[in-house]
Amino acid sequence: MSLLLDHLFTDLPPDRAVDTGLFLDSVSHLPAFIDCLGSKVFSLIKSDIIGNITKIRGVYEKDPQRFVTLQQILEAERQDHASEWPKVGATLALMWLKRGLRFIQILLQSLADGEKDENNPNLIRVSITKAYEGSLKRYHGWLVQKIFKAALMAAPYRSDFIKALSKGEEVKEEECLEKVRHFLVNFTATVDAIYDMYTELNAELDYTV
Ligand code: CIS
Repeated sequence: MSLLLDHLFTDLPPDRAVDTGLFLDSVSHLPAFIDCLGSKVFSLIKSDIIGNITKIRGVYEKDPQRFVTLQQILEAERQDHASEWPKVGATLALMWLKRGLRFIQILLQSLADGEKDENNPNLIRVSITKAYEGSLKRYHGWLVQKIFKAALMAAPYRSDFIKALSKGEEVKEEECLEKVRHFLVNFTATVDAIYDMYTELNAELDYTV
């Protein structure tokens, strides 16, 4: 947890432009948390997210001066790959990455809000299902939805998940959730800004995998 608090997402400027370098630094700390979930089912998800980040970083590092903001990357790729865009390059990678980030955001918000399955308060399936329906489900065909159901069965208990988020520290649940709320402020603002950018640039696609 303290590690993540060292890597909080940064405040957005008034125009809500997302700084590419800062975004990549913050987002690159998230995949490590997936290891804490314990099951091998999650390695598929982790490699997909890492692949997205690597692709965006690859484009950024070709010309950091030109790609100061994420929007500059999308606009450049729209110009350079007119016929394929937006299903190309970092635009496609960020399109999927933002869905995974939305999933994490809804999941953490639901936990922070104390949402629970009354019959099984130590399960987090209610929160995970809410996160899935609010972010990824509509982009998944039946096979991937089945993988989701398998992942749901392998999901950690609430107490273990809280412990994993508090890695290396003995903290009380409420103390951990307070830190999650703190983390969510800039994280949510950043994810919202990326979603709005995709809408404004007409870069969103709704095919299923
Ligand atoms: C509790 C965990 C529950 C897990 C539930 C999992 C649900 C999802 C199950 C589905 C598995 C899907 C596997 C991959 C599917 C891909 O096919 C699909 C499409 O991929 C894209 C590529 O990304 O396809 C494109 C072509 O069409 C491109 O190839 C693209 O790649 S590109 O362009 O880069 O080349 N991908 C997806 O559907 C995305 C799946 C993302 C799932 C995200 C789920 C995240 C789960 C994280 C668990 C939460 C752990 C907590 C983590 C962080 C916590 C942060 C802590 C904050 C606390 C802070 C306190 C200070």
